[in-house]
Amino acid sequence: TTLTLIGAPTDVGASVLGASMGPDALRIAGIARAMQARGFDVRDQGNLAGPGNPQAEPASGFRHLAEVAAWNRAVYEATHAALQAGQLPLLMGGDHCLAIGSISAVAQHCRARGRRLKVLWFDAHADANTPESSPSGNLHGMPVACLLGHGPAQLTRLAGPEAPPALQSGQITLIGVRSVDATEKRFVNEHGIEVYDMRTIDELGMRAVMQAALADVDQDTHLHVSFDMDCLDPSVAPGVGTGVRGGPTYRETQLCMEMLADCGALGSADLVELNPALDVRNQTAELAVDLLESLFGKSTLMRPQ
Ligand code: DIR
Ligand code: MN
Ligand code: MN
Ligand code: MN
Repeated sequence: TTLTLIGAPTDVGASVLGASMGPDALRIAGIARAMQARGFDVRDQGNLAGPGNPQAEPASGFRHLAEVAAWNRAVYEATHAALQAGQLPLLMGGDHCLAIGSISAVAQHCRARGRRLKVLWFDAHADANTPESSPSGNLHGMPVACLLGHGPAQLTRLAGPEAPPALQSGQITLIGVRSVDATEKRFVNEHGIEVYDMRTIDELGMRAVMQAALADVDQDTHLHVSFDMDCLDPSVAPGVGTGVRGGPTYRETQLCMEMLADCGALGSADLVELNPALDVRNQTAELAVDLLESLFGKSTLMRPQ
């Protein structure tokens, strides 16, 4: 398989600057060589182009809507082209707003082929704000709502003016959540989105949570993993803009990645919110590469399946 690395150096969806340096930090941490070692034919497409960060204040509920839309059109096109060419796209962020473009493209690709799509969203946050509920106007806090069809048309209709929402609420599962805004909570609840928050992980353990999250994933499912680095505890992943204490440990997260590899359904992924400006000697980028190695099948020993 050809693994296509697509850099989306954007921080226009966040208020903390620096995630735009994420793709290069991942390259410096050796992402291409690590993926080659996993047996992929790796093609690094370089970085997509898009508008700079105007550092503007939110306007009618959004910060940088035009810039976020421009970046997502580029992400949509690049992701869709990679999938159509039979490649496995790995989006290197950039802030999490870029998952609107990548997942809209994956959804369109799956729709055209009659394939089932399931998204696992690893994050400290629910990312399910709407402009009405968002306390910040930051679009990296809204991608889940946009993908379910709630948001501005520029972001909910990337696949075309007639396209249905990218996802139905039953197609997405959130894992690792521990920071949800008051009105965002209502959205998650009213849409019946499956969420394994930190309390559930504490009570059931990561293994049971991942078994439940993957219960409806089979060989005919296209699995998309959208991985926000702030999912991890900030003690292991300091290089993020909006860290929240009380996240999964290194080992718990490795277990997630290994169980995802075992399920054999991975078709595309985002690695987002890595912020090298806040990192310590690139350790969070190196951690991301460790996790991606496991996601793509690296294991300590041969294991009976
Ligand atoms: C907050 C923070 N819920 C917001 N969201 C973040 O601004 O909507 N998402 N940091 O990753
Ligand atoms: Mn996020
Ligand atoms: Mn987050
Ligand atoms: Mn709805």
